[in-house]
Amino acid sequence: MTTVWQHCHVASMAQGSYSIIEDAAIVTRAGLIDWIGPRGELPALAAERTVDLGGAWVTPGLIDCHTHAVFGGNRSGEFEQRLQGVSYAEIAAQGGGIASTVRATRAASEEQLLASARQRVTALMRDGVTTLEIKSGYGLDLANERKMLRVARRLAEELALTVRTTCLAAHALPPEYADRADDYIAHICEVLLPALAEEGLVDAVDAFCEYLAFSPDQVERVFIKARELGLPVKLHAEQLSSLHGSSLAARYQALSADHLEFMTEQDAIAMAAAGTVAVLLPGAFYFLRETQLPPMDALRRHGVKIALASDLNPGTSPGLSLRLMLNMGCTLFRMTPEEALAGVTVHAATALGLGASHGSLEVGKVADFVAWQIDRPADLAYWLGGDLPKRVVRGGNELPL
Ligand code: DI6
Ligand code: FE
Repeated sequence: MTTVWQHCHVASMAQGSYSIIEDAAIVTRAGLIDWIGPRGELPALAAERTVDLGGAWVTPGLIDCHTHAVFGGNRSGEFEQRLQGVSYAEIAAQGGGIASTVRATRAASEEQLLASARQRVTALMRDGVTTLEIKSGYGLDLANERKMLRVARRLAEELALTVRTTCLAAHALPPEYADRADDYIAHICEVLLPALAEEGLVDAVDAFCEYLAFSPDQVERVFIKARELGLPVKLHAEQLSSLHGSSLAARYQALSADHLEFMTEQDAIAMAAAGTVAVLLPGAFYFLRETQLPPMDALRRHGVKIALASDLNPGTSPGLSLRLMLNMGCTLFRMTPEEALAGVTVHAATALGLGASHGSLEVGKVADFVAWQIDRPADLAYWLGGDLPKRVVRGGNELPL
């Protein structure tokens, strides 16, 4: 069906800027954008349907390129304990932290994980999210990592959503490998990754490179295996300390390096050369009350593409609104609203390897867009959450909201 969408303004986000088209029209056909431009230049065509968008601002569908949306239980009890003065180390010694989410995730059935993740993902979608990355990393053995990734695939089948899965088996050390990190890395490389890749459950491979998780040498072994399996990599790097994981990621042409508060200028140079996207996660920065800011000037000066994501996870970023992350990117990291919007559209698409098909409104790309009843694009980063009136179109079809 050919549809003309008109009576709107467009922020197409092509080339990473607003790229505004006032009084625009968009023609969609077979799920793709067939034509986009000023309404006055609309070519004569046989449209089966014309939709009046009521003066809305149209942006690409939002892309949340870093989430841990599938997990068992939650950690609001630990949050409460910490605010009563119990330290993170004490909580960890009581078996809390990531370990408690691993226990809850292992104990949950696939159906239970699906039900709880569905609620969180639906909340993100209410904000105009049409594409989402979901990581494993709370199963930490073959059966439970598989269970998490299967839930991610099922969410994509069930909801009107594009999902990219990431295997984050190298997130934490499972209890059965206590004090044997190298053995666990070998198990990931020899058993977990090959099996899950073979089953078609893995679109990319991630690891947590940090002094309290895995070393750059251990991460590199996982990257070598990913390369052998033909899978792209990404990395949690420089969140709490500087191990130059982001430079390592760049050496493996990673799609992205994420967090990055402690990265150096040399890391930024390496990422720019490799085209590795910097994914900033202001929700985790906020929730952990961090103070070290990512080096925004170095990232800009060297032309590193910057994405923003929710990092939705039970421990450090229970964030259910991507638009709230736009605001936090601006208030906490001093991004401009235009940079923030590029960070959840065009650069987020690149961070998922979807740059050719998603993330901006251009001819030939998928017709995923949101028509917002707002005064100007900066409104998206301005309001602190809440529900903005909108219409969401995915693959050329309007979704019921
Ligand atoms: N970085 C984080 O902030 C989270 N994982 C990661 O690699 C923490 C996840 C959790 O605490 O459950
Ligand atoms: Fe994360």
